[in-house]
Amino acid sequence: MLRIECCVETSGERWKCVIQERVNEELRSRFAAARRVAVLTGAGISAESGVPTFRGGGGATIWEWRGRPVTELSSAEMLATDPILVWEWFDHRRGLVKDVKPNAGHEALARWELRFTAFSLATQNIDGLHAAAGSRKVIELHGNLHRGRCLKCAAMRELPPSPLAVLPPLCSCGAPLRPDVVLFGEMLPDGAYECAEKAAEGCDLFFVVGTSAVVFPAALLPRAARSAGAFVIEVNPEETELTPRVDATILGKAGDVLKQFEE
Ligand code: BJW
Ligand code: ZN
Repeated sequence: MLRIECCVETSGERWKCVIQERVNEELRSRFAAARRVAVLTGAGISAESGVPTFRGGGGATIWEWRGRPVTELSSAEMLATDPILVWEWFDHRRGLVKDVKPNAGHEALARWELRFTAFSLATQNIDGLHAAAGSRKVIELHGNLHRGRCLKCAAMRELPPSPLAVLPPLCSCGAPLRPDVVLFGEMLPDGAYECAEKAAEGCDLFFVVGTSAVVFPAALLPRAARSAGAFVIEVNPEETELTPRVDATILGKAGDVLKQFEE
């Protein structure tokens, strides 16, 4: 088992992060003793279901489609200048997730919801796979791929199956819909971040799973949990910007690692 200890000087504090490949007895007993647990997930938790992640190689490469990076395609600027391209991009994404199923990582988190005195699950994902796995309360920080939002009456509408026949799809009031997702440069849904932050600050164990932790404000949540005294565990096959700032990093796939806590 790989076991490296690293220390980081952060505003005078020395933090120690242990990097390992499997869940050991110490982490398992922390899990068993925990009462209040909060989790932040990112694209990596859906990777084993076959959903592409945005960034690879430690954040060095970024997903491109039709020669444009996701940072351009999923931006408020692109929606304002080329809404049809943005709809095509999200319809393509809906096609990619059409037949995918939740994996062992999503399923473990759905079980955890029933296990602790308090449990909070916040996700940056828009694929709906946590709900499909049975999680009942999910804070969707970046919206949902399967919904549109009316630009006139603000109603939320479930979208028909991909591919969409008409772009942009229309609301029953006749006005165009926009994808109900949070693009770069846009605010998160009302209260979503605050709710996740409250859970992060009130938990004793915080898990950060399958995220490169480079997109804000979601990337602040593990930091908020750590500052408030929680023990923070990262689950990711790669080290991230967060690795030196958590208590333990388990270098592995979410589907393999999360269920090891229950053994
Ligand atoms: C596995 C695995 C396996 C692989 N198991 N793991 C502060 C500083 C600097 C900039 C900003 C800041 N505050 C705000 C900003 C601007 C911006 C931002 O963060 N920019 C950064 C890029 C620097 N943020 C925003 O604009 C946010 N809005 C906001 O802050 O509003 C206030 C405001 C308004 C106006 C002006 C200024 C402020 C909104 C952000 C919305 C992001 N939306 C996206 C697109 C959504 C729609 C879509 O899906 O297309 O959300 S971006 C994209 O990245 C998507 C993701 O949710 C998000 C995070 O990605 P994630 O989940 O971490 O995935 P990856 O691919 O990066 O990482 C996957 C990881 O999984 C990797 O580490 C793998 O190793 C791992 N993995 N297999 C476990 N099997
Ligand atoms: Zn409408």
